[in-house]
Amino acid sequence: MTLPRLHPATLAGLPSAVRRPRFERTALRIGIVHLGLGAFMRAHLAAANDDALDAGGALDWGICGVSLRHADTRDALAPQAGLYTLALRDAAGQQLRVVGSLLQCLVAPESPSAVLQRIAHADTRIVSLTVTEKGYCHDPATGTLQWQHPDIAHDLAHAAAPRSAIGFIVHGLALRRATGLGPITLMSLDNLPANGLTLRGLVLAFADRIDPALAAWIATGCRFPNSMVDRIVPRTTDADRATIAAATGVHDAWPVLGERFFDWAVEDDFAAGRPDWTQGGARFVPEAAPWERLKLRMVNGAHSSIAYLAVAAGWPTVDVAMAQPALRRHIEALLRDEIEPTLGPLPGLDLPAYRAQLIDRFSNPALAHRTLQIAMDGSQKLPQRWLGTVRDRIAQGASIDRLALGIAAWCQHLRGLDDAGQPVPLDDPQADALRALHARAMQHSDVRQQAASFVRHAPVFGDLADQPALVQALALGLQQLRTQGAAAALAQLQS
Ligand code: CS2
Repeated sequence: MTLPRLHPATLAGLPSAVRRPRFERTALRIGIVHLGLGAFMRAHLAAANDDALDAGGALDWGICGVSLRHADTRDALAPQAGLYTLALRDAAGQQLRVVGSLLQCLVAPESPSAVLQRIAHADTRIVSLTVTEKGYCHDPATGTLQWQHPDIAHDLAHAAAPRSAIGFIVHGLALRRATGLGPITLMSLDNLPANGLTLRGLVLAFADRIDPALAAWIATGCRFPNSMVDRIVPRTTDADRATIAAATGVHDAWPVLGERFFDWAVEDDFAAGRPDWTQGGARFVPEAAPWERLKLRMVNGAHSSIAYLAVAAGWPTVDVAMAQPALRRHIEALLRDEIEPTLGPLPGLDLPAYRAQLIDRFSNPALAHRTLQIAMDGSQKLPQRWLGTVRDRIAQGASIDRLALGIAAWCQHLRGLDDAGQPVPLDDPQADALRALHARAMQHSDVRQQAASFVRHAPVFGDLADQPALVQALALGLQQLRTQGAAAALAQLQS
């Protein structure tokens, strides 16, 4: 039987347990342009935005989502008038809702001018971003714009048809300024340290190259709040589509799923207003930095360690990995003994409870979060996830053995093989360079020299490149992983 498609016309017939927008969607106008229309944004910002609208918020905060590369999300959602299902899952079951704040989907390569015009529309007051780490076209170790990046080079010369998020923002703001419109808020929701400040630096650097007066206008009037975002959102599979269709009785070409947990700490620094996202669980904080540090180091740092060790051992999902007692003990000890001592004061936070909750979140059997998905883009993720902690631990003269086991697993991952000798994909914008420098490091016969060469040449370590404590701990980690494999190496660790 073919199911009807999810659509405003089929909303009324959904089972009563499926929550749906309570606001007057036909009266909603676009106020937010979101670059990077991925699953994360649809499970996070858009859900909180619906909560703000449901609570009676002004109907001028609809979202125009922009895909910077592919048409697939737009193709899936346009026949549904932007509606999609969000399934929040844990062992007890799933909670379903249809999200309604997404009003329009644009595909940037098809029509860059439509994106620029939307940024330069009088109703637009916020441009938000989830373009992943590599979407900033910056050097994650230093935070500077990569002028030689092909998209940046292109965008400097093509004001009417940019390709990168930075190019769209700056050329869009130039249009706003030229038409006499006011400044707006640029809000990064990516897992970068000081994401607002980082975005501001990149936008101003680019703007300054094309027009210093524009850069000054942006610097004075636009706002770039820093934020910490947190919700685990695995990639949707066909099996997810089928279970969601069975529960709702309608076909949704691209539902999203995630955990129930939600967190968003954002600085209340907006140029032209904002919705009341506290209705969806957001917290407006004076300074996001301590929360970012907590989240990037604990959640993302541990996630990446799990990912590389699990890929080596052949554990396909995070919950399967966490069900291995030795891996679980290692992750608990990594959090408690190596990461937590580097976190500054977080008033009101019960760190042991946060850790216990995180272990539960990682163990959620209903998410099936692929370890290979998290292992993607290591060169872009690892500096902010691991290396700040490594730096602080070395400065404290404290052990980094557990952190280094994760780094060793990443280094081994660059071989493109797991412990059983099976091929595993290396999905990273720097894959070729990483493979080459890994091969070069491995030409040394001695593991310490291999570790030293890797740390010196891999484009992530920055000022740690000659750090003897790191080299020594990495050599130990490599030795353990090579001689025993990840599973046995973990089993041998003291808890
Ligand atoms: C994950 C994150 O894919 C990854 O690299 O570590 O997407 C993680 O699930 C989120 O940041 C959780 O908030």
